[in-house]
Amino acid sequence: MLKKISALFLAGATASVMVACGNAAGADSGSGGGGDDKITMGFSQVGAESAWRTANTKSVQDSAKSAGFELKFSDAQQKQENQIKAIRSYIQQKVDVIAFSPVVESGWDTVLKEAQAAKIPVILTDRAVDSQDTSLYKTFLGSDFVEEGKKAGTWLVEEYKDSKDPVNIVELQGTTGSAPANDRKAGFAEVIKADPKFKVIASQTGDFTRAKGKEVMEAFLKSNPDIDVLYAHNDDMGLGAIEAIEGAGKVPGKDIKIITVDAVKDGVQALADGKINYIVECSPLLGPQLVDLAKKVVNGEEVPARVVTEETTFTQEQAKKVLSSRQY
Ligand code: GYE
Repeated sequence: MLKKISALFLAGATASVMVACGNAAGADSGSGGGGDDKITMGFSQVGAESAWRTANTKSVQDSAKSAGFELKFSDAQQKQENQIKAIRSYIQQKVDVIAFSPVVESGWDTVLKEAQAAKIPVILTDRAVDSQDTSLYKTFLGSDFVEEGKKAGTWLVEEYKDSKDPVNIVELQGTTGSAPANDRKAGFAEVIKADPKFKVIASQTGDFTRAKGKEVMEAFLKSNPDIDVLYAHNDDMGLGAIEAIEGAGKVPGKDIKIITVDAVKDGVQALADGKINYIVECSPLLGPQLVDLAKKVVNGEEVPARVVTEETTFTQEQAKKVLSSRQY
């Protein structure tokens, strides 16, 4: 502790410490002039489980760089305990703002209270927490996952509107307890319950990874001979499942229709190739909005409590058109 304080003291002449002490008027980093203080942001990322996540990390890193932030980045490898450790270390380092994408929804109150006590603002990006006390964070930037699930369900209802036969659905859920897994499941269920012919005959987590998606789909195929539809909570699990379906001698996109979420490049490619039938977009490019919000909260400006990402959906025809311009 003492060491840390003296280290900070030694660095006392630098702009970053001036920032850590609040709005130190007149502090000049000496780099760009204008008296602009450099903002230090701690960012605790979920992991590197999917192409979405890789694009999200790049977006945050690139945006922080162009905004002139000092970014302290850590990868939690899909473990909440690692995220809690990272957040505590950001508190100790007295960063100006903490942003994180919570791997699961529950269990954040203690560490968020520690940040609040240290007067460090917190921004949730991508995923939500279920804390009752919303004063524990300044804003939540990310997609509406319930809406995404509903879009997936709506396509399915339309696709089978002329059929009376039962539609057997298997579902690959995202990481257990994560906001996108909970909400994509709930939104989808809400829409398809309108017609009892839709039956979710198996639903299990594939942890948002390709490997797990393949493994769980193999098990689904073994125990269920009559699968009509796969709903995967992200492209990566869907892509893994495609390998399992082909391995079982079935044709993905035809024998088994596939709906996924994200629209990363490999997903859009599979959609254009006819192996996926529909993708609900979830944008990972949150970096520019995140740095904008971070600047505002550090400067004590008001920000909206919720910032929802704008997104679309893709059919196979649309996928063919956008494929060449898809950046991630
Ligand atoms: O859909 C999935 C990733 O939290 C929205 O996490 C994100 C999800 C995304 O692993 O691919």
